[in-house]
Amino acid sequence: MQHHHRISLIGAPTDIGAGARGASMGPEALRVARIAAVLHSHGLEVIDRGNLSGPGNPWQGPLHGYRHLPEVVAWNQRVHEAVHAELAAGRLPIMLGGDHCLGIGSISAVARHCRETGKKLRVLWLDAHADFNTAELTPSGNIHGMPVAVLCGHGPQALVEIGGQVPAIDSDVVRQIGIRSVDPGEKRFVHEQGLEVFDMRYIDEMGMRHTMEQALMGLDEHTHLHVSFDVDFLDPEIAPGVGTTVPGGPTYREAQLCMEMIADTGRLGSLDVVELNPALDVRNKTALLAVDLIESLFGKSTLMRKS
Ligand code: B3U
Ligand code: MN
Ligand code: MN
Repeated sequence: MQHHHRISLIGAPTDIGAGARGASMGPEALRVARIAAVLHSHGLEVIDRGNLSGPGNPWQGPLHGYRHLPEVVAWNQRVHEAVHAELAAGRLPIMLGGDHCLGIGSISAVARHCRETGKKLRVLWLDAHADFNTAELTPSGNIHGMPVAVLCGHGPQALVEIGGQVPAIDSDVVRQIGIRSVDPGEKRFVHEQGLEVFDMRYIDEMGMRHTMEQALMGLDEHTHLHVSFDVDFLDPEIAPGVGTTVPGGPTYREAQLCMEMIADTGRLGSLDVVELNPALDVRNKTALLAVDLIESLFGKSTLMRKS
């Protein structure tokens, strides 16, 4: 079991940074899939803080390379404050997205908390995409393709400054896992910035076990581990309910192992669950799968393990 027994769910119902509408329904789909009860059944205290509110989606085209920048800023400020407040109260926030642009608010809050408490940050970015675009590189202007770049200090001032320190994080705290769709300019930028990426080819060749051993290497009792779980990380055969499916993702077994190995570290301190799109799902199966995997992330295992 985890050291952290007190969990807070924070809903952020918006698709403001996405290229498809519908991720705004993600928090409710996860509640319908009984996320709170399932975590509670493992002995965790769970408080559902309900949903944050923010601007609606005006569904406009890009302006200077960004779609909906003022609205993205507003949502992320609210996510930042909410996530930071839970951490400051000694709780483990689970941010229920919402699209992945919300990782800016969430992870900048985690980074701020780490600065305040002297903890070392490690971010695991589980995703089909690198989310490392900038206004110059993006093919779409969708800010859900940019959060990692923004957190590392590359992006519009209003977003890079949300955590009070620029950059919010150093690129060397990030480990990306499951990546299989990167835009041409984005790819160059990933290499230039030296991001540590375990792409699907790496996972195919080396296996999920070795991949996770590498991604989790160097954690110690002072580490705060943040997991940013973009549901499109998963193979679309098992997880169709996302806006941007990319074939060739981790299987059910690989995803379970990934989550179990994170749980085994005992260092999980915060979580984002993003990009779930119930409008594209089939009988809520992607939400149910996400909850199943989150159970493993919080220490459910098939047999009792020595702790
Ligand atoms: N890289 C593309 C597509 C994308 C990124 N993240 C998601 N889709 N979910 C872009 O628009 O930046
Ligand atoms: Mn993403
Ligand atoms: Mn993605």
